Amino acid sequence: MGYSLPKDSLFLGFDSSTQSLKATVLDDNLNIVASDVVHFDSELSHYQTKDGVYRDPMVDGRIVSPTLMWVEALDLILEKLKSKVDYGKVVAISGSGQQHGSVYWNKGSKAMLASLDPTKPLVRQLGNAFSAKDSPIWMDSSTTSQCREIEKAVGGALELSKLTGSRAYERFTGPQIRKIFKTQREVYSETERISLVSSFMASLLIGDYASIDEADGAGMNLMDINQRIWSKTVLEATAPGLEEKLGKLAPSYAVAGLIAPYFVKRFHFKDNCLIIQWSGDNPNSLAGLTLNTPGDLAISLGTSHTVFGITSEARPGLEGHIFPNPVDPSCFMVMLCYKNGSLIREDVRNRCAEHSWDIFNQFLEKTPPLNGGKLGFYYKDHEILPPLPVGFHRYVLENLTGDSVEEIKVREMQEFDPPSEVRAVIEGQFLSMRGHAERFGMPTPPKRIIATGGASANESILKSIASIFGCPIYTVQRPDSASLGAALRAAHGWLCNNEGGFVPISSMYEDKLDKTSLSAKLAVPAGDKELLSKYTLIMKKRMEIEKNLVERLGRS
Ligand code: ADP
Ligand code: XUL
Repeated sequence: MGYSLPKDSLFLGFDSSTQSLKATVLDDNLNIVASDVVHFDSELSHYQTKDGVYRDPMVDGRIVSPTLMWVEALDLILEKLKSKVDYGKVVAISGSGQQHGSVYWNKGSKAMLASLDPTKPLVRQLGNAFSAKDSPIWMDSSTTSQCREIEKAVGGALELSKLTGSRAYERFTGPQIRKIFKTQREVYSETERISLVSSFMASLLIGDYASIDEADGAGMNLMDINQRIWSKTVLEATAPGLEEKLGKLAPSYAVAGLIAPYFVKRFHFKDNCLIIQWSGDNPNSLAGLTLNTPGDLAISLGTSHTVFGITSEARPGLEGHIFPNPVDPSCFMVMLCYKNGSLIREDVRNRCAEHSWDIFNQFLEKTPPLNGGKLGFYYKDHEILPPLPVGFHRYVLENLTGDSVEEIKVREMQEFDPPSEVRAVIEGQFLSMRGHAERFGMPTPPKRIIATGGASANESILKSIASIFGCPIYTVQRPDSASLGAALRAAHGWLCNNEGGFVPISSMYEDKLDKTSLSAKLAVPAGDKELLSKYTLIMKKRMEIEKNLVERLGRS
């Protein structure tokens, strides 16, 4: 390795995601030595979340999570991990947060954070720290009017995308903040600081407000994507006095601060343990998967589905997102995001496959690829891509024998038999992902796809992805690349701090990647070529049907 990490040291990475808080610990050879998880619904059941969230029955599309639950999850995971990890050896900590979610700190909370009592858990001390007790999260879609207002104020959707890397999206933090400013003025004025989930968790660890890092900051519709500073134009279009409430931006590799005395006294961390800027779960997954070749794509199959890759040039458009690459300031990551990922698959599994992944997989294996033309669109929550409301749409494509889209006939259906429903949800998800990825300019076919997130443990699903995208699928040792990436970034941040400036992350592993827990292994070879051309045809037809659905049912 070009640079070595201190012998016998440990690096701790967290992932504060929708359904759980996870942790991964790496040693100085970048091998995983411990991991753990706190599952919100089952282990913190007193918050009564479903899938880690509250879906507001009174307000269409409003989806939030209790902020204090994330605090208590940190208390709990540190208790769980202490029997496995010698905290005194941890020299740096970083983490991932679900992107876009925001936390509203009350006036006076900075002082509260600075004087935490190590004899009590955090949750018992921060009950009054928040001006809004629930945090809007990435699944929220209740801010369409604020999105349109912000776009209009800056000269249109494309203009906003050129400025910030994305057009306005309901879940992005700027529109969420504007909604709070417009509908809960007292909350907005009582708010001393606004954090993202990532900078919020880092704030707990340093006992002070942590900066927002540039990669996760790009998911707010507020940061100038080229200069990496807050965009005055968009700040003004969002809410008054906002810059002060956001604090400064910091590069992802920077030190957020030293660990707070609270953790030194309560858990026996060393007082020189560095907290490296936390970032978004997708940017950190990009780091954890060591994605550094433009022809590679990553697919994350967690609660959300995302597909992302790297690019040297930012070319923002009306679809998809551009974020800075958290481990390489000279390039960007490009990404598409779907809301109906794991949870809709679980719905179909529960409805059609007796709540069992085994039966779900049997159905997937026994149904033929292309599903006899049966094609489904399943939205249990308002979808991001395409912007369609809750609803299921089923079709059968007929006359698939030729090779032109025009010849295909479409017949609407009310329902499919259970095995076909299982295949339709899987093929639908990945045909849509391929169609949009191609339209967005991502490589086709990719050289390879690295799959991560909860469902990447499912080989039957990976096989379908290999057939639809026509490339081999790789996976890493554990499906949680966001906490692994966070631990890796903790090591990278430690090194950059030690060297007095940015050093390339690859210098930590160089040609020894395969001896670390970071190396990706082939999980499924590329699918059949002939089958691929049929999928290409169906994908084109699907995009056409989708366009019609959006014209008929989508939001303006
Ligand atoms: P997040 O980090 O967004 O909270 P995860 O990456 O932990 O989500 O993924 C959780 C999801 O993984 C669950 O909702 C579940 O549906 C899915 N999952 C776990 N194991 C399997 C499996 N064997 N097959 C399909 N999906 C799975
Ligand atoms: C990304 C997004 C989701 C969340 C999930 O834009 O909204 O992938 O980051 O945690």
